[in-house]
Amino acid sequence: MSDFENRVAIVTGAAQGIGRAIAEKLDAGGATVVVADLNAEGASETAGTLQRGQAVEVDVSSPESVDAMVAKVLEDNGKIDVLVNNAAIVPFVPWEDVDLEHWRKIIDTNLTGTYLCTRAAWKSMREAGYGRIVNIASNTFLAGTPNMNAYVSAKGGVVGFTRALATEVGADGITVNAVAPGLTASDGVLAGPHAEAFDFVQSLQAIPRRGETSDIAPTVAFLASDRASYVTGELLRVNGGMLT
Ligand code: NAD
Ligand code: 4PL
Repeated sequence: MSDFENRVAIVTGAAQGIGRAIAEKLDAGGATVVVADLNAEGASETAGTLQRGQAVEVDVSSPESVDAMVAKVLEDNGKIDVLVNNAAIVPFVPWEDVDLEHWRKIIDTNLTGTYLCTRAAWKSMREAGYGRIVNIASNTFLAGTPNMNAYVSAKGGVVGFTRALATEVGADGITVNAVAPGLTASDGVLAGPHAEAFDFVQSLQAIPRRGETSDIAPTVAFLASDRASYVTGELLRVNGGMLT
């Protein structure tokens, strides 16, 4: 598969989990992949496993950090064809414990981070007349999953951002889509309380098995490819057929 020959892709939060699987998929398709993550060591490690991986440390919630990351990618590669806004914090916090500090932290990273990375990258896409932006949303926005209020709110914002931006950049050859994974066995999920929900979530799925990171990456790659050139503003659920 050479969908991404001569393409330059940034995947945020790609040191581990779903982002890493996306980076591997784009790399296998021929892309130069920038692994952009707060975890510099993890980013280097992941980039080192790729054929054309580059690691850049970034905090997506910081405008200065994001602008520096994008400037470096443009300096090193000359263009950005694909931006995957994947970096996020995946919390488990009951509603009564959602204080303003938690709310701001989650919104800053999970929603504002998507805005900041897109803001920094889209002008080079407009100049090139080509761009693919794929935002990682979540099935939790559709299901109203408990114990994640700030997260679900941020993901709703990501869906709105996707749809609104798509209408304004389509004429420039830029598509903007979102993917909503269901519960997925990422490094983060496997290390925390969400892992206990797999049995329950599987009981609601048409395909009764655990979601793996490799189940999510191909859909992201499709939306990031030329094959999806007439698809924009879309939210694609990838959740094993959790139809509620
Ligand atoms: P994960 O915790 O395994 O990985 C997240 C990565 O993002 C980490 O490498 C982390 O260092 C990085 N990151 C966190 N904050 C950052 C910041 N401020 N700047 C840069 N990088 C940062 O998570 P995951 O489960 O792989 O989730 C990846 C994406 O998929 C997220 O957008 C998440 O909301 C979404 N998602 C996950 C699931 C799931 O069940 N795993 C379901 C639906 C959606
Ligand atoms: C159903 O996006 O979709 C837990 C953690 N449970 O991040 C998610 C479900 C989690 C999900 C998610």
